[in-house]
Amino acid sequence: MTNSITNNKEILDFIDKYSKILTPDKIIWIDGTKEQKSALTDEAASTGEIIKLNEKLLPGCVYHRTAVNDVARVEHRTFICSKEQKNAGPTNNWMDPESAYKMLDGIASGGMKGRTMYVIPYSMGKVGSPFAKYGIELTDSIYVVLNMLIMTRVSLDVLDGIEKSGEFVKGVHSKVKLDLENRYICHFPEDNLIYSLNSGYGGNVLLGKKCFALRIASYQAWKQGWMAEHMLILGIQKPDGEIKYICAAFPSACGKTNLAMLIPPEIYTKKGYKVFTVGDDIAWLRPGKDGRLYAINPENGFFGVAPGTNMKSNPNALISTQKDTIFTNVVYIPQTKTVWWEGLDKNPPKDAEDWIGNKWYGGLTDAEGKLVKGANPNSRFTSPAINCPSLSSEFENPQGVPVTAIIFGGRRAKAAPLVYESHNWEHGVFIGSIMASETTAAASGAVGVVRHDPMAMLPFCGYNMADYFAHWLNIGAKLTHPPKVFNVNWFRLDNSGDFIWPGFGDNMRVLDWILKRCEDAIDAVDSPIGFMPKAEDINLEELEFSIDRLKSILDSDKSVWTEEAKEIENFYTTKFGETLPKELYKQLADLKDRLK
Ligand code: OXD
Ligand code: MN
Repeated sequence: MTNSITNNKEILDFIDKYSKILTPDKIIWIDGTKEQKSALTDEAASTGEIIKLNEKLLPGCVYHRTAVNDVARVEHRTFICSKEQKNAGPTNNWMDPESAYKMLDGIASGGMKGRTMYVIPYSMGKVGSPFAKYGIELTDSIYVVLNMLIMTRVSLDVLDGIEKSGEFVKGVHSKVKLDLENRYICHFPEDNLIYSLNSGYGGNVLLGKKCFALRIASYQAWKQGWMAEHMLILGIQKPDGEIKYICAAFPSACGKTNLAMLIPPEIYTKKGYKVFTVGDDIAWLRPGKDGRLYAINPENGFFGVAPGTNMKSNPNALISTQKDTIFTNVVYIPQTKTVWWEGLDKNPPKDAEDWIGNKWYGGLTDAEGKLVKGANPNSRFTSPAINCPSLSSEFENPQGVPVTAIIFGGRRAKAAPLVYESHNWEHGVFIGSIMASETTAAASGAVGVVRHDPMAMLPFCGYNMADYFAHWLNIGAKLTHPPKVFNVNWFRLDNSGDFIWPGFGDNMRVLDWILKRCEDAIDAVDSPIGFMPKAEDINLEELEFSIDRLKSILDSDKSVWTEEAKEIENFYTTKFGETLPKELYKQLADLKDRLK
């Protein structure tokens, strides 16, 4: 194959190979220009793939519906295809590469017939940054192209980057027939290749995101001595102007976007505190020469969960969606060409269409009298990072930001306290490894079931998780100034099933405690699970929340944790057995001792 855009043989061979399998009618390079984006938007609008929204109220915004059976990541259909099964490990689905390629080539065969194949050269991280990594995604979906133009840095300059670095991640995506039975999201870490078929849902098809920036990147990071994590990055500016950066790992749909864009309570803003957003979903972290850990957000936009986003819960996210945004599977209001979702405001539309396209209005009930939701619980907005009022000035810093604290957190009705601190890095790795959280609508399957989700990476670790834990321990050993590691839980419920902690902006009060601990400014109380705050050290000023209620979520009940320790032991031994780093078994034994 020859091409006027690049002479790079590896790129040309890649396109050639997959165009022979997928047999598109046409091949078009995506160049990142406004003109091309606008032409593709027009084309997708003309076929009904998207609907252009109200230019006055939502300039540059469009609406899209996925297929009804295609609304979330499909973890049971996601595979790590390493040569040896042990390299995928006990937490991943595995297929041997040879049979996987054979099967996928068969499913893909002729999949783009009558369609155009778009070739998207993109960068994760700012082009030219020492952290940046490049990819090329082939896709037959304009929706995917439009999303990738927001979520990644798309430009033909990436081709120079590939030329210089000598490597890129190959991504093959085709909607084929959107057939659930033949839906596969396969990763070949040893070949730098992702093959995604029969889906059109973001998490399965925007290959720069989960597939590359987490699964493939975590494997590369393991080999190359850095880390790819499911973490937000935020900066807290203190009244003296100093900014401290925190990374936090939470499972999908557990509030990473909200925390990353937090607006502190007035009591803090009055004093001069500010929060800046560097990233809301993925962090790439590297040890710096100074022995600290540095983080970048490899993405260029937000693929956030819409329901629940409003001017109170997350004004920065809502403002980010007001222009140049793609809304997927929310409510569509034809009269005004605007959108709505549950939790946006208290005025649901009276005459609208739900995410499937059925007539819908607020208050609609089903045959059993239950309220029918208009937006899918995993409906999304895809918004450019530059739209975010709290975007950090360091967002584009090619060197990344130095990390002061790492936070792990899950959605736990009981057990996990509001916040606690690890004794040291190794104990912090233990705390990350024992994370458990209730499942959410971000992945298909049951919602609300507690499952172990170490470091929030269970669905995203591209290699053996036992090796991943060892890698965390090794990175810590290289850091002379490692971040302190904490655990938080905003989701404790009272006996009536209501959240105890107010959450959202008030989480600043917990971040404040965390920063003070990092600065050695206050003491804490040692407990079997780690250092706990003294209740009076969490600032409750101007908050209607009694210290007794606070104490009720700053507990580490011995009997609950003794059960938890049994559960952890069961998880460790049945999943990992002998392969788990011995340091983690030692941490577990120490926890059990402290609970005696
Ligand atoms: C996401 C997810 O979309 O974690 O970020 O599913
Ligand atoms: Mn995520």
